[in-house]
Amino acid sequence: MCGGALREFLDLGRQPVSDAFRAPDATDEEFFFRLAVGHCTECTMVQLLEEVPREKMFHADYPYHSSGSSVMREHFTRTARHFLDCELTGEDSFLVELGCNDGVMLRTVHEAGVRHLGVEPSAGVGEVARGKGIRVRTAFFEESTAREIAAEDGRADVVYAANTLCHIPYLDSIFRGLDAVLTGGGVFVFEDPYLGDIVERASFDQIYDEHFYFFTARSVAALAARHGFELVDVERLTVHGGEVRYTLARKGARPVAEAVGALLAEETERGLTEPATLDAFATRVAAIRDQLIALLVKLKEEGHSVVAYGATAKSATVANYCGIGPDLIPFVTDTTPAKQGKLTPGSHLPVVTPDRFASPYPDYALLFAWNHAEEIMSKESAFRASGGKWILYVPDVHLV
Ligand code: DWN
Ligand code: SAH
Repeated sequence: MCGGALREFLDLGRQPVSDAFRAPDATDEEFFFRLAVGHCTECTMVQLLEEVPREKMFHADYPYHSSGSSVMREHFTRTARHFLDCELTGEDSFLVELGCNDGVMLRTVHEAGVRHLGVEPSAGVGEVARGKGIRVRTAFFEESTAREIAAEDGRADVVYAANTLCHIPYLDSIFRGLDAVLTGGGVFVFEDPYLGDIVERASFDQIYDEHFYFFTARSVAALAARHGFELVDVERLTVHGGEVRYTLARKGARPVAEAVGALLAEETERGLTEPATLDAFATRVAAIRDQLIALLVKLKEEGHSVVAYGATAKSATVANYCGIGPDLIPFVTDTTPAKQGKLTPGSHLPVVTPDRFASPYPDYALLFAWNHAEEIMSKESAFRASGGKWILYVPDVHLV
């Protein structure tokens, strides 16, 4: 980001494209890359060391549908209402969302009759949003897209991106685009997995091809400053295993909230991006891999049945780093039609429909979708009632 030197601290090995679910009869060669993470010795940004071409990840068949979780639907409804109440109060307010996916957030903005545009390169999910009446442009957001939007629709009061900015390596182009498309007093609000939570919980599965950056208040403040913007607010979020919502405005345009200084101070006190902290994180990750594999092998030797729950993008990292294949886990259940009947990337676990989970219940279920644990455990309460146990690996390997 700043041109500083990167120091590698974690190597998660050869990994596939995390959302490239394969037809069982596919014969084409699978794409792999080296999933390694480093931190910038100048601006502290934590990022992947190899970049997967964006068209290999985000295309017409991108399988992730954001509306698959009721907790996330509620989260984004609340988010939209916040924008409607606090930012989009003018006569002709305009909001642009990057990575609107199936319209989980924009739906509420559209229903309120407020001008909006979703920018979504993955045409399939974008089409689902269009089906809800939402305006979607099938494109990667970057400087040229932003200039076109500004010319056609005018400038936006809010640009919002959830779990999307961290997917975009080319941030210089993004910020030139933001400069072109935001009004003078407008805000850029984005939320992504927080490095502070990833390190605290050792949630190493947040690291996969799509997640290129792992932000902190400090690295975001440095990023903003390089482009004439300023970090004016931060908010910790509990969704997706711990995120931060960052609000950026043009330098001097808005007062800086106290929360910014507080989070910056907390990060410094923790030594969050110090080499020793990141090296200790890498050591914990290797220990989790060893413990998880030991547990799965032991359960298999004891004759227990073990399946997996939630074919997340995150689980590509876990399965491929730990070497979990169909010999240890016969299948993973998932509610996403586009994933069912396919094999997970690299590890080739068959993805099956959720009804398979209960017929009959297994002895153990490896919860790949651990970030939705509350929602899933309450929906699947009959599993534990039948004597079943969940296997979790965040923040350590344990049974629930
Ligand atoms: O950042 C990203 C996040 C927002 O979404 C993207 N890069 C890709 C994707 O990551 P993920 O696949 O790790 O996200 P989730 O939300 O943890 O995926 C949950 C998976 O579990 C989905 O495939 C749906 C499935 N699921 C299920 O089978 N039953 C989810 C719930 C809530 C359920 O009850
Ligand atoms: N905002 C949704 C979707 C997150 S998944 C949510 O929080 O659930 C990440 C999304 O970013 C995908 O839908 C992907 O197609 C999109 N994306 C990737 N690169 C992008 C870019 N340059 N501009 C806009 N969207 C992008």
